[in-house]
Formats: sequence, structure tokens, C-alpha cells
Amino acid sequence: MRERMHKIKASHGDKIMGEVTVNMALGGMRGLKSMLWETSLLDSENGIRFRGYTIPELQKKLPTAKPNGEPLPEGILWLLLTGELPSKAQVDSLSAELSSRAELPEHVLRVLDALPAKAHPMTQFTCAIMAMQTESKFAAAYLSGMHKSEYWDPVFEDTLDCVAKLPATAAAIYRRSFKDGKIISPDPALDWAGNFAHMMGYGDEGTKELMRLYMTIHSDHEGGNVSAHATHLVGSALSDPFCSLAAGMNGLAGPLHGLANQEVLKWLNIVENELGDDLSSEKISELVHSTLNSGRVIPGYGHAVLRKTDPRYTCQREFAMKHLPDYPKFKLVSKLYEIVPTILSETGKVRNPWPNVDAHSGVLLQYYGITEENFYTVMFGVSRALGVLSQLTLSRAIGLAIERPKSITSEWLEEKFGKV
Ligand code: NMX
Ligand code: MLT
Repeated sequence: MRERMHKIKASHGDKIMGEVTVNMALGGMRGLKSMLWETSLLDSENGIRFRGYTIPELQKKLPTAKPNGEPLPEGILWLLLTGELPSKAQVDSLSAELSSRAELPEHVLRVLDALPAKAHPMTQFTCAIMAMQTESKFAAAYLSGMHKSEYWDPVFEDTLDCVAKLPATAAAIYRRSFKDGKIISPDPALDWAGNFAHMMGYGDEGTKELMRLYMTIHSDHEGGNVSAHATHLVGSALSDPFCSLAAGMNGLAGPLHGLANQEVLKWLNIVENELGDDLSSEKISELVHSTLNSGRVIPGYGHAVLRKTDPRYTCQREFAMKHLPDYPKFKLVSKLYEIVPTILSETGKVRNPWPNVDAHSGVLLQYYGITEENFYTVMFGVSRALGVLSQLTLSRAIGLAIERPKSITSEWLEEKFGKV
């Protein structure tokens, strides 16, 4: 990889990739091509491709736990890290490797216990990730004075350690916040996602299959989204993977990003209560307008890059049609899909009126009994770690530089382009 990167730099280093407008600087850098992200690429029309593969392709090509089942997320971790599709034996070996690294340092649970059980699960999650930082092999190796060409190796070790420990961490948060607080030990015979469901207290096959799909599709969404970019930025200062991931997770906790899945459920519950049995288009339109008129967004709709329905929404819809076609909350989600895009388009300002991943995920979890929506972003975060930490390993392998873009002031703009 390094050799290829040197060649790309030597051959194309001074080529121009695009232009930077004032709107980009003022508008969240939308569309600005300015970072390298190898693990996935987002197309505005067709959605995410993980190392070139679409979600439907991966549902066919990645090893599964059962015949015609959902992909095992260990498979996507392998793919993101190596660029190659793994065999079932390789996925099983990675499952075993993660399982051997899964035990939590005892103090992580004590850190969690120091927080009130009603602290938001995302707050607990980032605190627990920071508590695990004591175990960072990269931080220890850096302190002992390693050569920069070797950074990737302990970053890779930390990546595996962290990914291995996140399900138990998240499950501990779930159990202390919403259940009896008793920790459920992992089942060494289970895969990474199946074990996550099991440790949360859900032993049935349906929840395990949903967890496998959920963990696969939320793993990566190219580099510019807030959680990926934050992880990347902090990692570029050679902060270790635990510090970097915690930064990303604090970004994921924002309602315009990962917390949207929680917000969707809260909003769906309000809509459901208001509607009663009346699923009429008129009544739903009224409620959508009332949310917009109160200066709030419709959670789960819109996207900074996508301009069509998110394929992650579509595959969850297909899962619902297969496993829970008559579930009333699924029917409501489907009805909203018919109505919301037209209303958002009519505002004349929403660039993408279509649903994103978060518009669907909560309803599937509700069906299987995971009804505590404040926990949903933690599940998103466990999955997102697969992508952002894989890229962090690759970033250190190819020696990407510390991030330091140039900022400007409004006076600078006026001096350059004219006083307004
Ligand atoms: N409901 C109402 N207004 C919206 C929505 C929406 N779902 N989406 C965009 N807009 C508004 C947006 O607030 C902005 O208004 P204003 O000019 O008054 O500030 C205007 O439309 C133009 O925004 P866009 O350029 O279309 O969207 P942008 O790229 O700035 O933001 C999101 C993208 C995803 C932040 C935005 O669509 C949104 O807030 N959606 C709802 C929250 C959500 O579902 N987030 C989850 C994203 C996926 N994820 O998991 O991270
Ligand atoms: C994501 O999965 O990160 C979201 O869809 C947000 C984004 O890509 O900007």
C-alpha cells in the first residue's frame, strides 16, 4: 500500500481534484474532496460501496451464520481492512480472535458504575471507551519510541482489541440502564454480533440475525461523515485508537448524525399517539407540517451526500417485509415513506427528501423487543467502529499526515472578494 501511495503522490501529487467555493467554507465543506478514505465510497445516487461492493452484493457474497441468512459483520471487518472478501473459515477465525480479546478490563465496569444509570448511553459509551485507553498498545509502543513505519501494527492490535470489547461494553451499558444490571457472560460459541444480542439479553435467532445485518450496514459511510472524520482527525495527531474512536463517538451522539435513530423513534411514537387508528395521508401530512413549522427537522430524512433513498434503508425495508410485514410500526414507516418526501420537496430547500438509514432501524429493533430508543446510537457506534478503526489502521500504514486545513476569517473573504 505504501509503495502505491508513493507512486500516486509522485505521479499525481500536483493535479487538481476540484475547486473550493466560499459556500463550501461556510456550508459544512459539502462536496469538498479533501481526504483519503480507502474502506468505502459513497455515491449520491447509488449509495455506499464497501471496497467496491454494494449492500445487496455483500448480502450474497459475505459468509453468514445460517443458510440464506444475514452477513456476519466479521466479514465486513475483514473486507474493510484487507480489501478482500473472506471465506467462511477466515470469518470464523476472526470471530475466534475477537472472542479471545473480548474480556473487559475490570476498571471499565467500575467507571461505568461511577456514572448514574440514567446518564445517556452515548455518554456512558464514550466514557467506557476512554477508560479502555489504559490498554492501548499503540500508546505504549509510541511512548517506548517506535519507528514511524511500524505505527500501523499496534494500531491494528488496538483496532482488534477495541472492536472485540465493544459489544460487552455496550451490553453492560444496556443492562445497567434498562434491565437488572446483571452482566451476561459471552457465549464463546457465538459470533461477534450474535454475542452482542445474547449479552444484551436477547437469545432468539431473529434478534441475532437483525444484529448481524445492523452491524454490517452501519459500519462505514466513507470519510466525511462526522464520526468518521472526527476519528480520522484525532487519529492524525497520533492519538491512539481509543482516544480517536471516543472523539468519533461524541460526534455520532449528535442528533443530525447518529442520534437521529433515537429521534426517529421518539417522533414515530408521537405520530403514532396522535394518529390513533387514523393512518390517513391528510392527518400524517398535518403532523409532518406541524413538525416543520415548529422549526424542527423530520428525523431520518435527508442526507448531506445521498440524493436517493439510502440503500441501508432499502435493505432494512426488505428485512421488515420478510420478517415483520404486518407490524403496525413498520406500516407507519412505510406510510411515511409515501408522504414525507413530497412534503420535504415542496419546502424547496431540502436537497434530499428521501429517507436515510435511521428512518428504519429503530422499528426493527422495537419489533424484537429492544424498545429503549436512547440506546440505539450506541448500537450504531459499535458498528461504526469497524469502519473508522479499519481506516485508522490503514491511515497509519500509509503514513497520512496530521490534518491541518487552513481557516479564514470573514474579513479575509471581504478583502479577497470585495466588501459587502
Ligand atoms: N427535515 C427538515 N428540514 C430538513 C431536513 C429534514 N429532514 N433535511 C434538510 N433540511 C433542511 C436543512 O435543515 C436546511 O435548512 P436551512 O437552510 O433552514 O438551514 C435545508 O433543508 C438544506 O439542507 P440540506 O442541504 O438538504 O441538508 P444538509 O446536507 O445541510 O444536512 C442532514 C443533512 C442529514 C443533517 C439533514 O438532512 C437533516 O437534518 N436530516 C434530519 C436528521 C437526520 O436524519 N440525520 C441522520 C443522517 C444520517 N446519519 O445517520 O448520520
Ligand atoms: C453516516 O452513516 O455516517 C450518515 O449517513 C451520515 C453521512 O454519511 O454523512
